[in-house]
Amino acid sequence: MAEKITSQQAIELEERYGAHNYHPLPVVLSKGEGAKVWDAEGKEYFDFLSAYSAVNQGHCHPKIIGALKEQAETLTLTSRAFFNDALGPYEKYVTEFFGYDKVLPMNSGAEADETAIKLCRKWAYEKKGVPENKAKIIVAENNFHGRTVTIISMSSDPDSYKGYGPYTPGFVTVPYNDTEALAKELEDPNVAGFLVEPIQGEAGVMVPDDGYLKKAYELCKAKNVLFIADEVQTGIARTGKLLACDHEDVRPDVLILGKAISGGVYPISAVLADDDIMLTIKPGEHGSTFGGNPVAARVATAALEVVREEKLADRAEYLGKIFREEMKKIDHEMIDLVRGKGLLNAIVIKPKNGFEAWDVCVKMAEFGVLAKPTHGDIIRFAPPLIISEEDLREAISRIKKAIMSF
Ligand code: IF1
Repeated sequence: MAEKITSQQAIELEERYGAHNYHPLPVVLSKGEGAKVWDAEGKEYFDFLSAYSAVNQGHCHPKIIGALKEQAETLTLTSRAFFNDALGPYEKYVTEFFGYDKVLPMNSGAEADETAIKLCRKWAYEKKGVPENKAKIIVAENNFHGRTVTIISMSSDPDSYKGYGPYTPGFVTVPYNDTEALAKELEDPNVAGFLVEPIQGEAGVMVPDDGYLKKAYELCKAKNVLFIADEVQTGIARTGKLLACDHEDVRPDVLILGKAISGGVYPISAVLADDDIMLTIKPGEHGSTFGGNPVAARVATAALEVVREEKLADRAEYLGKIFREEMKKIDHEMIDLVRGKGLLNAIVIKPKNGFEAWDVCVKMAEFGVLAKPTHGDIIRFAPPLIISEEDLREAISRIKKAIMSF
């Protein structure tokens, strides 16, 4: 067992020895189970961030941990230089689960987005006939797709891209939730794909108008452009359907998954597509040391079984409605707006007497609920989808108490 340290010691060690690329809330977590986490002194919290929607199945879900343990003491990594007896069964399971011909297994969400970008470009040159190196990919303003240099080259957020140039060319930005602007850019015959989040998480849970995804998809199909959905954060039942695109019956040409595909147990991501797209990448043209490793294969299979067995999408739909209803009842001038879908929700905080979203989050932590602000004035709420209605209501009462204390 690792040596127990205090919260203060943990913070000091991170300050001294770790890069300062985050500004965490002053909470040091030590244990997690289901919808609850405990800090180093044993204080209990409801986790309303779920590691940015990676822990949809709840912390340390026994079925997923069981799969992890069993494979971890059998065979952890072979690389793709050889076959292994875990990857094929997983690839069958996950492609049937989401309804695609094939999967390209990676590790992080950013790697999956990068893989989707490479696939899209390859397809454009080999199948659409776009001239070499001329492929363009349309992205939405205020997108978040990860932190690699190519991905931040698509970003409109200076915190993401400033100081990291020169940037990867070949991206065009259109306003989110604006099909006219998209239609205009799609006139360019060199456009290969439209990469979009069905709901923009980092931007502050921006839910587009009903019909936006469907219309965008149709516009892309009319111009032989790939519709690429980044469901790293909105997928895996988070928004009340297995995929956020399911709310509009849109089947992306390329589907990007990450985070909760492993239930937060292991870094796993995946890109799914049909053969005419996926087979444009030939042997030796893309890969990753850990991509599709046996542990990932078993863990992701277990994590997806939990989604089905515990009906997590229905839970997210039902509990999300309760959450938004109750949050809208809070009569306080700091609450400007409540928005979201399923159990991916956010409130916009209007500062009061110098107090803002960060202060509300610190107060909520005091009352035993963990969440974190994004872009200064927005608090995102994303509890594990296995949270009980009773615990959800208890957490809501604590959130209310925290807000009413200002
Ligand atoms: C951080 C944000 C959320 C994502 C979407 C791809 C990725 C993410 C839609 C990349 C990752 C994480 C990254 C983490 C915090 C968190 C985040 F605030 F950064 F934007 F969730 F909103 N597509 N999001 O949301 O996946 O490579 O991280 O596995 O970078 O601070 P990753």
